[in-house]
Formats: sequence, structure tokens, C-alpha cells
Amino acid sequence: MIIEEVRLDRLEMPLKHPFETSFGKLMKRDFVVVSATSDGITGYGESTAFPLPFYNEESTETVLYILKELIIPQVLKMEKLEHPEDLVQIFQTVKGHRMSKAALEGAVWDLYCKKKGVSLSKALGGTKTEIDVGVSIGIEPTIEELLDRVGSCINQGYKKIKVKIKPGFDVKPMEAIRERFGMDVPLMADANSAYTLQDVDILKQLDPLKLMMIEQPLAYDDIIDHATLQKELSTPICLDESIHSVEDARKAVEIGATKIINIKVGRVGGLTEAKKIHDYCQSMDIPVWCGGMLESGIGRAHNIAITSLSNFSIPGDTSPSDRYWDQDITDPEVEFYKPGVIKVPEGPGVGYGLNEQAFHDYVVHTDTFTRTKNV
Ligand code: OSB
Ligand code: MG
Repeated sequence: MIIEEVRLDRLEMPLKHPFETSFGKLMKRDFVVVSATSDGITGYGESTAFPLPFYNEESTETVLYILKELIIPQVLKMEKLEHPEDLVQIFQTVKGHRMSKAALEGAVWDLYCKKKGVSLSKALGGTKTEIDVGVSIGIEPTIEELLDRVGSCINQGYKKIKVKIKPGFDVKPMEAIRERFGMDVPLMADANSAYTLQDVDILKQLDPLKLMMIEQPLAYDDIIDHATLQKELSTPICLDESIHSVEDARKAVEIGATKIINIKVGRVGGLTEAKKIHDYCQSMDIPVWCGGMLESGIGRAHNIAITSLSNFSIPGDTSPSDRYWDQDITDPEVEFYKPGVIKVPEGPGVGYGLNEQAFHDYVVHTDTFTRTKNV
């Protein structure tokens, strides 16, 4: 396969409801869609970086820079690209910048599968025909508003309720949820690195609430303190930000820093690495689930495909499109086919088409790179 053209579209999609985490508030999604074309067939991938490096080191601008200056010129010179895994030779030339790599790799996976006529789920070794999904609820202005949201999500059938916490908005809201909705709701908290080991007494107060897990309580680049913390808590720790590769996963598991891993395709550099982490965790009896980065339908479709692998045994954050957008950019949009359940598409590639009109309405800038020009 020869990639003849790569296109970068920068999109701005307003969120229906602002999303607040311990690191800040997002009102819209500003991100990059990568399109890769070969023999008239195009595959699509999405970058999950945010406009500013609040979640990890990458940003929309660094993604554009790395793709334009370093990765795309090399991809357009490749003589042989038989499989998306062949991109590793190029990716090795750039340290880090995993979200940039994942966006390009995602487009190539979709293209590769479309050319072969197989679904991305099948190509990755997925076995599930449908996936259970949960919801991630941002920090709400008041506990009452949070309870309303949680109640509405339970009614919609979500299989896991995740709530963002931060210092000053943690034990009380989680207790209020348990009091209102009971101990049987599959409930977890995500701290996005807002605590340190000094806060162990606060975090211990969550133990009686029997949460499924607490996600990334400590620093985004730590695994050591998480291992210390896990010895103090009965609530399982799940790492998100700290895991970038299967090697990170191995080290974190070996030292007892994590009992569950949130796999985000962008954060780990693409589907190939995501699958490696899945396989390693399966061999160690560590369950995984697929996190979200407020993706458009394109990123969501990739998440659905990877979630179809068997060790994604905990519901992920891949909620339907209409939770985020008035109009998503795929056709069809991502929807429940029954409450809390999304069907894994069987069509070639990601199995979702592009809604060209909606897509173009959100585009703010386009760069096109071809094999003969701009290289
Ligand atoms: O930590 O999982 C996270 C959103 C932005 C940044 C980080 C995270 C999140 C979410 C949202 O939890 C998940 C989603 O609904 O896409
Ligand atoms: Mg998280």
C-alpha cells in the first residue's frame, strides 16, 4: 500500500455541556482529523490532544507540528506499507508525541481495513459483537446538579458511572451519590492527578463507599507513589495518565501501582500499542477498559473497535454522540442499540461513514500533503 495523500483538518466542535475536570473546563473540542488516502480509498483518525497541555504534554499545536514536520513527510516517502505496524520505523524517530502518532496510525488502520474489506474490530482481534458503555460526568457546580446528572445517566442505562473529583469536591459528593442511589450502582471516581500522598486520609474516606476503582489519584507521571497509596486503600487504583506503553503497564503492575488500566488509544500512541497493553493485562489478570477524550464520532468508532477485545471487561467511557454533540461528524452517529450497549459495526474499517456536510461545517483549517508536493 502506498499512501498518496495525507490531509490534516483542524475542527472546532462546541460541546453541548461544558466538561470540567480537576485540570480545567472545556467548552468545545479543538482537534485534528487525519485522512490518509491510497488508491482512492480514505481512512480517518482523530487526535485526542487538547488545545493546551493540561491532561498530558501534548496540545493541538504540537500534534500539527509533529505530523506536518516529522511524520507525514516520512509516511509519504515510504515504499512499502503492508500493515499499520510498519509505521513503527517512522514512529521510532520521534520520542513521545504519542497522540500525534495515534492520529496518523488510526487513519492508516482504517484505510488498511477498508482495503482488505474487514472491520477494524476483526483486524484487531476483537470478539465481542456489542460493548457495554459507561459515562464520565464532569465536576458539576453543586452536589444537587451532580445528583441530577447521575440519576439521569442511571435512567439511560449506562453500565458504569464515573464522576470527576478534586480536592474540596470528593468525599461529600461521592457519599451523596451512594445515599441517593444506593450501593449497587457501578460507581467510580476519577481525580486526574489532583492529589498527593499527603491526602491519603481523604482518599481513605472513599473506601467504605465500595467504588469500583479510583482513577489516577496522584501525579500524571508517577507510578511509585501510586504503589504506596494502593497499600493504604482498599479501593482499587486504576491508572490513566501514567501509562503510555506496554512497558509502563508492566512496571506499574509489577510494583502494585494499579489493579485496573484505563487504555486510551491516543495516550498510548495508537491501536497497535493499545492491543499490546490489552494482551499483557489479560495475561496478568488485570482488567482494562477504554477511556474517552471527548472524541468526535471518528475517535469514538476507533474506541468501539478496540473495546471489542475480550479483556475490555469493564464498561468504558465511549458514550453515544448525542451526549456531547448536537451534530456529530459520522454517519450514522454513535448510538445505543439498547440502553448502555453499542453494537460493534461489521462494515470495513471503523464501520462508520463520514457526514461530509457536518464535517465541513466544523473545519477551521486544512493542510494537504501529497507524494509529489509539499514533501
Ligand atoms: O481522565 O478520562 C479522563 C475527559 C477529558 C480529559 C480526561 C478525561 C476525560 C474523561 C471524559 O473522563 C471521557 C469521555 O466522556 O470522553
Ligand atoms: Mg482519567
